[in-house]
Amino acid sequence: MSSDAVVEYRREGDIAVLTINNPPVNALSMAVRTELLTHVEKTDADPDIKAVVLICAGRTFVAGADIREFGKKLDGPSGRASMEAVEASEKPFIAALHGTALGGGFELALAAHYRIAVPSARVGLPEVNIGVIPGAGGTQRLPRLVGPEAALDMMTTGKHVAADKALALGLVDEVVDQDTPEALLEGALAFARRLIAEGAPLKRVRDLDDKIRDVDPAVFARIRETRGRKWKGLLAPWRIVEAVETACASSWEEGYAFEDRAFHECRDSPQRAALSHLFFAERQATRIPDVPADVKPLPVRSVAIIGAGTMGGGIAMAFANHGIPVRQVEVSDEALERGREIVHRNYDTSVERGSMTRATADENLQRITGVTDYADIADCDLVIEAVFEDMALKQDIFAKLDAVMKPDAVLATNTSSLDIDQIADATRRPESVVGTHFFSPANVMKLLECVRGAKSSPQTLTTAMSLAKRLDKVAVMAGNCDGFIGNRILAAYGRQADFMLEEGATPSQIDNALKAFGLPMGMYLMRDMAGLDVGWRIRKYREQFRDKSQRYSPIADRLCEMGRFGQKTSAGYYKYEGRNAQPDPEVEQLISSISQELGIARHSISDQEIVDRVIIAMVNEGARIVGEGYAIRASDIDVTYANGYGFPRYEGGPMFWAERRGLAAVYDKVCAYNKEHKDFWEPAPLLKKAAELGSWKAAEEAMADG
Ligand code: T1G
Ligand code: NAD
Repeated sequence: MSSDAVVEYRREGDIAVLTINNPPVNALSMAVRTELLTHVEKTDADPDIKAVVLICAGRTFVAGADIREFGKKLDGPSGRASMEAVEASEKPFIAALHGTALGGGFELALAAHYRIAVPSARVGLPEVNIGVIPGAGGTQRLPRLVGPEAALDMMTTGKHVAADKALALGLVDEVVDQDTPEALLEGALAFARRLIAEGAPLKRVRDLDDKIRDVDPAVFARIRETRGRKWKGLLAPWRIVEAVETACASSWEEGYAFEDRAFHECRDSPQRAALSHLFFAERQATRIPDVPADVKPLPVRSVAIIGAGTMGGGIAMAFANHGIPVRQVEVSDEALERGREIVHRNYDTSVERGSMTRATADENLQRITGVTDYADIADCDLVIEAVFEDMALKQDIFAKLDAVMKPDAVLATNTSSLDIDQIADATRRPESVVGTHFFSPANVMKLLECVRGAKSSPQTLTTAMSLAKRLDKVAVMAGNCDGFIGNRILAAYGRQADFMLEEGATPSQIDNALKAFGLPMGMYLMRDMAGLDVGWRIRKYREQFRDKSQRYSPIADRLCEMGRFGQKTSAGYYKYEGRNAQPDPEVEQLISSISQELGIARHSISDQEIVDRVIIAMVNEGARIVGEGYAIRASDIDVTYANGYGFPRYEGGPMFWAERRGLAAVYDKVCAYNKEHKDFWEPAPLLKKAAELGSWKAAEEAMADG
């Protein structure tokens, strides 16, 4: 085998073993496809070969097509060609699976005649997460093997199925006893020898049809009905349903052809580019340039959480759901009991919704205990403070933690707006202090915004960032500026929305325009849900630092002075009957009177103007944050907004949205707003540079080179 070959061929008696070796995840690159096809033709032509084992070196079986090749014109065989050759072979092909056999990797396995796996293997067709559909026969072979409903569930959720479940579903034919590469190879060879000895038939999945005939069309109507709302704005999940529908209603050839057309339609759609951007951006966000890659995270085997309120409860569940024991600390046993009721209620809701079994919920709940004495948490590896957003209270708690916690414990705060350095200075070990900003509900939201203090050590930072992988979240590193990344941008576009209220828009108009753009919820509905008093307390604290020469909208303060705190008082920007929000003429009257007071002539504002001003405010503030060094790269802004603020993933995030729209055009818009509105529209230097160079990456590199 030549040194740069990615598929190795060797013989074990009359069995050929093809080993794919293309680190890091054996992606089905052009090189792999080409060499694989060559070896299949070779084994087909060799009369001494009676069976073929397909196996991978390294940490996983093929984890999919090479996403980096999307959109590139490459000469050579398609993934389909190599899989058709495997399936058509007259020699039994046994795919031996370990790690994560995903996408094109699992399609290759489905094209094989038999599949065996190690106990820790997982299989899936998660293409929908990057905006495409399985394009190498997956939408046609999977329903033939497990039926349309299980196939639709796997492909529209992108979930990974564990080996034991895969065996039960018939996705794999055998699971070997041990979790080792040796056991897998031995198991595959033994399986092949049995097939040869028994002269077993070739099980071509494409020829199976017992599970796809006479399928009740309601199966497809039901999934469109139940999941359609979640798929708003998306292309791929709808095409997956059509492809499986076609598989059940027509021939292999027609279904296979439909899949190919739909795959290319999705691959060439802007959504795919946006979702692939996020795929790689989320992986890059884990890299902190000034933290060497060999700095290992400290172990986190036990966690303490100070405060068992809204966030404390959610954070406790996030850790407990991932097998990590948690001790909650509260001011009293009553407060602990109150906290436990919050967690209990949340688990009951998960069980009622069917997203967790009662047994699992009870198991997780067992991992959460309560204490009131700090001595009972001294040995924990990590402590996260989630008490009221009050600096003096947090400093008091960190001084106490400094006194009792073991020397190498990591001391984290869930503050959403306070200065991390001020909190750290309340201890004698500021190097162990870091921000771990979770988002509500903390057991659900994907984003973990880690905030570095001036003295946070590389190991403390790495430990905080590594929590995301443990908790199945996405981490981003933010600098210690006001509002960090997420809330600082939220303040910037919230301001523009408030100004547009004064200029002529209404809360429902703005919310509807943002929802139509793809945000899951409008700005004012979101504020009413979080509670207007939370922001009011922060604004009152900040009033002492506010630059009074800059424009300020008093609308939110006036609503709070009227006791309108949102849903909790059945009145905020909207009035509420239960959870049902209604526009309130009293609020529109208040806003008009404020416009008059400020001498602002109200005029009609288009929905497009609303979306542009809000999203471009996000982009300009994002560029300012990167330019000031409080975010490492522009794509981290996208990761933050797509995982923590509901920015539609199919738009890739605000910075990607701007790049696709044309950075020069966005820059011109900012300059126009600056001319018309002045306050807060000074173009960010990084945006100016990016407009000149045509990309954020080029601008970041230029700025780095000074
Ligand atoms: N293509 C190219 N690079 C990939 C890749 C892929 N499919 N998957 C991972 N990588 C890179 C990743 O960028 C990172 O690189 C490194 O591998 C480790 O990844 C026809 C068209 C497999 C579960 O959607 O879900 O097949 O940052 O950090 O957490 O139907 O990666 O180190 O330079 O994520 O252990 C379908 C995508 C493709 C699976 C491993 N497949 N990958 O997770 O490591 S579309 C997927 C994952 C397709 C066909 C269609 C995860 C993983 P770097 P990592 P991990
Ligand atoms: P909350 O009011 O729901 O809970 C705070 C809890 O802290 C209460 O149960 C209180 O009894 C407890 N507490 C107060 N003093 C304490 C002490 N000395 N020792 C132990 N416990 C004490 O507040 P929350 O919404 O969960 O917010 C907590 C923190 O998380 C704040 O810093 C907030 O800014 C931040 N945050 C909140 C959200 C959100 O959406 N609510 C999101 C991200 C971050």
